[in-house]
Amino acid sequence: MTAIRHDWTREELASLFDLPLLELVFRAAQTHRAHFDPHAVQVSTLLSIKTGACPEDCAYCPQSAHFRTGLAAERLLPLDTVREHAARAKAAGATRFCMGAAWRSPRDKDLDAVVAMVEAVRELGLETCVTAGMLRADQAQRLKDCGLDYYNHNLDTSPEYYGEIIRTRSYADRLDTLAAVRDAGLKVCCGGIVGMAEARSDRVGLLHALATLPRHPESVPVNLLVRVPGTPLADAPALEPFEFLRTIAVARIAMPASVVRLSAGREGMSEELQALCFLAGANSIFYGEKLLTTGNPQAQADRALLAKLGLVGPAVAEEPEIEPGCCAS
Ligand code: SAM
Ligand code: DTB
Ligand code: SF4
Repeated sequence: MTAIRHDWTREELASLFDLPLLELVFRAAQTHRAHFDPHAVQVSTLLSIKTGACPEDCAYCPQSAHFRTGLAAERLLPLDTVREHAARAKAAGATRFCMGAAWRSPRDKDLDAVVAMVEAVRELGLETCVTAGMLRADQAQRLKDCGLDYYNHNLDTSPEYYGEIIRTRSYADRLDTLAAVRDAGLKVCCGGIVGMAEARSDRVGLLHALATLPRHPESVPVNLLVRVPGTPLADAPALEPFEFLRTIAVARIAMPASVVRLSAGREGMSEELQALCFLAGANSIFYGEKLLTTGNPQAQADRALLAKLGLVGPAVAEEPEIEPGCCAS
């Protein structure tokens, strides 16, 4: 086992990024093997339980009310609809169901509804994750008490670049929510987005912020920006695929015991790049044809990819006639 360190310097992480690519991937693969079964890939399915009309101005996000993306806003989904989506995700082999809401922070009555959803999804035997914006300590505790496993709240980018991307909430606000989630005893899912025209030093800064948290997040989603027309980042230059791979590898080395998830942006990735990312320590994916509002590879294609690579992903209870995420809501 390699030691779990919380004292990484930016210089150390920048030096890892600078390694010859295959040396970096090799070291990341060694770290991966020391902490995990390298053949296992965890699969989570997402559902947007409340879509669009969000008051925040996150420059990457199709759900912000600040931009015209053509997305139809939807109220909070009924409990039965959420249960139905979760049951399909389970039948398709997902082990975790992640519910996302386009809120700045939930009102207490919103939280009542989310609590009922968490309870219903848990009853199906799935792990649960919620991402619903900023939380106060008592709200995080309420979610812990109802049995929620993970809360997702991302740092998104480096502290320096953050102000270019989001102006309606601060980096400190995000750290406060993460502390409340941790203090409540919930598992933390926290990562960010690359490909937002940031510099490599910002990718270093994001991973440094994550790897120097008092405890590493149990789950680290690394999103590649999905460039949505109408958002300020619609025309951001594409990130070089090997730079994405480097980001995954450095995340694996810096946070050896965390699950690193290939998150948004897989639809545009080659199978070869994804295979290299799994070699470099990625060990989770979002599974099912939809993320929150944008596309994700077909579940069948992901099962085929994992099988081709000899990786163990979703255990399909029964071959689902309909893929998760496509039932009427
Ligand atoms: N509204 C809540 C919040 O932001 O705290 C939760 C939902 S929000 C959509 C969850 C995460 O999705 C964001 O923090 C961001 O990292 C990611 N995300 C949103 N839009 C994205 C995009 N176009 N490409 C990649 N990741 C994106
Ligand atoms: C995360 O880091 N990525 C997921 C999940 N956490 C909630 C969301 C990705 C959203 C991509 C854009 C969309 O589909 O709206
Ligand atoms: Fe709202 Fe979350 Fe999108 Fe930001 S990322 S605009 S908070 S839904």
